[in-house]
Amino acid sequence: RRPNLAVVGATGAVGEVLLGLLSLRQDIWGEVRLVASPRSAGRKLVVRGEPVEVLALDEDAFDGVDVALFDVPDEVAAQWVPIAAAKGVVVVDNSAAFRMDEDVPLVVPEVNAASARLRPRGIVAGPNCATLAMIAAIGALHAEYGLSELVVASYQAASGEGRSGVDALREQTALVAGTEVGEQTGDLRAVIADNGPFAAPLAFNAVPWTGSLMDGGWSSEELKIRNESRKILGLPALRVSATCVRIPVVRTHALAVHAVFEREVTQEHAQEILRDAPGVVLYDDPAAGEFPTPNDVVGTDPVWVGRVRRALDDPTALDLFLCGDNLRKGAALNALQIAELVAGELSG
Ligand code: 11C
Repeated sequence: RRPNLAVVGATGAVGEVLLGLLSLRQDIWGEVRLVASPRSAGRKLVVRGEPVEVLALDEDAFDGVDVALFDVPDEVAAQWVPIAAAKGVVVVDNSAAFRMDEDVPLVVPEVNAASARLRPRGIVAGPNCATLAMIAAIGALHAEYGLSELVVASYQAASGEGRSGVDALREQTALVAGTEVGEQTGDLRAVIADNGPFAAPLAFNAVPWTGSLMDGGWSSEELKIRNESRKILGLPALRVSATCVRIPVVRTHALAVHAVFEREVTQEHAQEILRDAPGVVLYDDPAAGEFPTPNDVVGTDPVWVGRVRRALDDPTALDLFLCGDNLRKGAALNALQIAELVAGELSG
């Protein structure tokens, strides 16, 4: 029989993309059950061309389910993922709640698909969308050159904060559009009284803060990029420094990466590796104006990479610019790819 799938968090921004993907990808599922908070229960959403009623999250929602995809806040995942797993459901969790648990594999199928098979807690985690914007490309380069260090600056979209982030960016943009705001010190803060989920006004601005404050002035997002990259690549001592910045883009995270390797690199060979890497598109011809921008990448599956250069002062280092749709490969698609791997195991 075909495995049954539950989508928990079906009404969120990632849930919406997930339902779209379920309609597009090969249909391997029996029932697709939609689950969300009680406030959304009873709504009908279209999956695979059919309206499906959203159920409230409770224990019974997992009866008869083989695989559950969770895209909910960390604290909701921390409570409900173990309940689903205890019922024998294989859970693919997109939150940060279990990513660093040593009994939970952290999986990006293009890089470490095999580790999804070892899941002592019945849970497989997917990484943060910022890590996902680079890791398939970095993994391919690591396989060839041996990675020793990453220095990352992110340019992250408002939808990393879900629907409330997009709403806030649109409201702020409406307030400043057509005005001369932005020409005087502090004038954005005077016009935009409500920053929404951002640490400062985002419209017409760049905000060097995503996530929560951790020791030493680091943000949780910056530590996620470090810890998750180490775990996915199997490099527990990898040197990683990240600075995460929110920019006024609706969807798709971008990263500027300085990657240092054990062996010498060349621009042409690195481009060849990236051209052949699964889940990666090389789009790199600045003479023709070709490099990825977040908006060009929205709604696409792969991670796009351009501006590939050998560092001028280090023959073992590359500088790259990467874009990945934060709601698609950054969340929904990666989780669904993992769920498809698990489904293949269960049915075969
Ligand atoms: C953001 N990356 O852009 C975050 C959202 O750990 O999965 C996703 C947080 C996570 O704000």
